[in-house]
Amino acid sequence: MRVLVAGGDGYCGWPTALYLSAQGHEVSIADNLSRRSWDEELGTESLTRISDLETRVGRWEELTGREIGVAVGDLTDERFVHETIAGFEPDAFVHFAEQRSAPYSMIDRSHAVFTQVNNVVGTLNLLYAIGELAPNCHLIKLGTMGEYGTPNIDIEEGYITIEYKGRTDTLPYPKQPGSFYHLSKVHDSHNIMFACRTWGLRATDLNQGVVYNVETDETASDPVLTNRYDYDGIFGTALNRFCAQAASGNPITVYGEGGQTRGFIDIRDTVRCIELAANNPAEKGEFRVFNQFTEQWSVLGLAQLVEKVGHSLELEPKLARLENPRVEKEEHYYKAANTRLMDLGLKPHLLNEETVERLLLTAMENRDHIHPETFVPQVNWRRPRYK
Ligand code: NAD
Ligand code: USQ
Repeated sequence: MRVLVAGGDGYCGWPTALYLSAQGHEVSIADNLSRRSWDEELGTESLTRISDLETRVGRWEELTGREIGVAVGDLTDERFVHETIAGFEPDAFVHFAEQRSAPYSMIDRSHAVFTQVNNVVGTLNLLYAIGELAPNCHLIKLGTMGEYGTPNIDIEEGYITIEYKGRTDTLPYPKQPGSFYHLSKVHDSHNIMFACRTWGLRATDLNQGVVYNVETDETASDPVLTNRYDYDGIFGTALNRFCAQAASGNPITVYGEGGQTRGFIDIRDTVRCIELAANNPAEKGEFRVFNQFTEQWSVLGLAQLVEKVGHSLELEPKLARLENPRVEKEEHYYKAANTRLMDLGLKPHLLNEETVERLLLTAMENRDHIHPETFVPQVNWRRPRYK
């Protein structure tokens, strides 16, 4: 298959590009490298030392003899999107290329506007380009479990059948996103669904949970191929961040009660899910939704797991209960369906002490690079700033 991986320089996109290339697909990456400039803007950086995209791709070719194409450009630039689709003629377009941090989108007005323009306009450009130039191309779009929020009923995969006043219909599952970032994903989902219904495009929305772990077989095969490891208060996500905190003698920051429960997935399963979606494309006109996570964890449960494994490595980790900077339920019902990817053959790597130990060891090896001041959550959901 010819697969275009947009956002292929990022945390999920890079290992996916390598995995798909290793499986024999013809892969090309499109990325504007903005994630690296956001690090400069925020004074953050990956805990692991990551090579630049050209060096990474060159090393992969040296090691495997497989070429990965690179197009540096922005999905909000309509000419770039048009030229990229026309030039590569993809069978599948994997779309990771968005601003993906909830705290970043809540910094102030300009970051909220940037996030929604970047994400929604990028996806809209893509829909038009696919519609005109490659109508058979399967769009595999990264959504988020956070589109659903935390309702007091079971979460289904994209749709819910409702009986109302004696009539029945299957409708998009209600959305209650928790940040302007998560809202951008809801807007994307609606736009993609509309394009499938109206133009007969085929798309899969992968509502992914929080991703943890760092390396896959491919990224671990050479230091130049190493994946990024975010740990700061803006881009760091729960488990990876907790491991970096424990490894560097900083408190593990549980926000509020810690009963916030989310779906989680190992990065090694993310790459496999993308391939499963690509190998089993949506039908023409179909807007398909898969919930892409393998198990549910509460934030406190994760923090306690890291604490336990940290003790076995003689780290003396400590839990800190911080006042929650976000507006979210801290104790709630959570039961989300996730059978559709399993039905296609996903065999999950479930979280265990060995994975946490490996993450802690990676963080310990790199702890000299940690900027402890970036652990502190700086963004307050309750305070709108007009900037
Ligand atoms: P990331 O920030 O590491 O990577 C995103 C990549 O997209 C970066 O390399 C960035 O430079 C690029 N990019 C952003 N905007 C672009 C644009 N307009 N044009 C071209 N390139 C652009 O993020 P990630 O963690 O790899 O996430 C990838 C996708 O998966 C995102 O859409 C995110 O919402 C989704 N997702 C991530 C997680 C997670 O825990 N990391 C969980 C659920 C969903
Ligand atoms: N949290 C803490 N302490 C911390 C950091 C986070 O308690 O130090 C809590 C948050 O309050 C939240 C939960 O952990 O309740 C998850 O937060 P997170 O920062 O790990 O993840 P989130 O902001 O939800 O975003 C991440 C990715 C995003 C993706 C989303 C999937 O950055 O791209 O869409 O996970 S989901 O959570 O299912 O929406």
